[in-house]
Amino acid sequence: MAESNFVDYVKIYCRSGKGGRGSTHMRRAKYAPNGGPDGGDGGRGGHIILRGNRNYWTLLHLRYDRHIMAGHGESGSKNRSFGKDGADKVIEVPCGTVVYNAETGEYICDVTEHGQEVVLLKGGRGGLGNWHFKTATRQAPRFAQPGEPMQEMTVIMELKLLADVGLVGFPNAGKSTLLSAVSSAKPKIANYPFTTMEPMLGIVPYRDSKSFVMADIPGIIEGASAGKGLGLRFLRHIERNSLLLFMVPADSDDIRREYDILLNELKTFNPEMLDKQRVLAITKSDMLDQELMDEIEPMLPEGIPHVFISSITGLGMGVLKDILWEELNKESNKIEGHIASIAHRAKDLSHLQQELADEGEDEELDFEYIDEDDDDIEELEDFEYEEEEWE
Ligand SMILES: Nc1nc2c(ncn2[C@@H]2O[C@H](COP(=O)(O)OP(=O)(O)OP(=O)(O)O)[C@@H](O)[C@H]2O)c(=O)[nH]1
Ligand SMILES: [Mg+2]
Repeated sequence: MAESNFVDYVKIYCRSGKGGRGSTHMRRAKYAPNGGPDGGDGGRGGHIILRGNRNYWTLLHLRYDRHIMAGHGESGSKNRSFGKDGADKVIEVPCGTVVYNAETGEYICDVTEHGQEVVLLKGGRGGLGNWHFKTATRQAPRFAQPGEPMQEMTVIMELKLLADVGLVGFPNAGKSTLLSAVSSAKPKIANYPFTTMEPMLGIVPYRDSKSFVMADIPGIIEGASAGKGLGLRFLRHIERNSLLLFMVPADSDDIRREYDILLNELKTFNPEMLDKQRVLAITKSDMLDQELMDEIEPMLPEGIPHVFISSITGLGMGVLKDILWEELNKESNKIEGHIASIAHRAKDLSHLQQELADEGEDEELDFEYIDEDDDDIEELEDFEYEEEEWE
């Protein structure tokens, strides 16, 4: 996948800024030789912030910048001057980005909306200057608070596209042809398996200028959960879809069996996939006549709506859109402004290293930090501050 522009998995190292230390300055002026402590507070270290941006569709831009570091807070100085806060670092991510700790596999956060900001790593608070520590019995404190340390973490960012309807089918089932028929998306279509190598979204216009989003993903085959074909890595892009449209071609030897295989692969990937609403489309139905349809009908799985379609002749397109719209708007499944909720599971540690290797993201990213300015002032080294002394 390395040469592809569709990047949906990256590992990056992030570090917030440390807080600036408080100053230990003593005021000395011509007529006030013992003016007392006037050391100002250190500035806050910069945060690492994630921000959802709908103009990004992949994580490609993060491939070029693997170490993201916020600025450190500056130290306080005389005259009770505050040190400058360190610069925050904002990472723009596409909506639908999920973040995990790359070492523990733990789920960290999820950015789903445009403009949504999440503080991934907090910058350290600045230390208090010495004038805060002046008391009746301690007129000239020659110490101040050190800044809070920085935080660092190597994270995995994974993109899970946000669409309403996900297309599920064997290779060659006609998924991309359907997307091109109902939306203005222009996916590659050809009469061989695995034509589609990366997911694509299309906006499907519906009546009264309503619309919904459809996601075409690469085909799934039996054993995909064990890595066959393109495996199941692309299933993450339909993990959030509230509705799955299963597509089985009319000329399949056994429509029912094909449907069961797809269902089983999905379940192996994530059992929660089976909680989603399902619709079955029998594709390429231009090859059938009414008699054949009547023959197939009783063999179809019970309990889910089905429709015979042909993306080429347009057969069943209106009915299909009606069904999809109706299912999407069911009480349990409201489309308006909603994002299908999924519980983000932590990554399985025993597979994490393999997963990183599969994605080509297993390179070490640790970053040696050399602290240039922790030189002087001994008192700072052993300063023990009490928690309540922080503002
Ligand atoms: N007769 C007929 N052929 C169709 C129809 N829909 C798709 N096809 C053909 O089926 C073949 C596969 O179509 P695609 O849309 O590329 O299939 P896909 O499911 O996206 O396949 P992958 O991307 O490989 O998973 C193409 O040759 C299409 O022209 C249809 O409604 N009727
Ligand atoms: Mg395709």
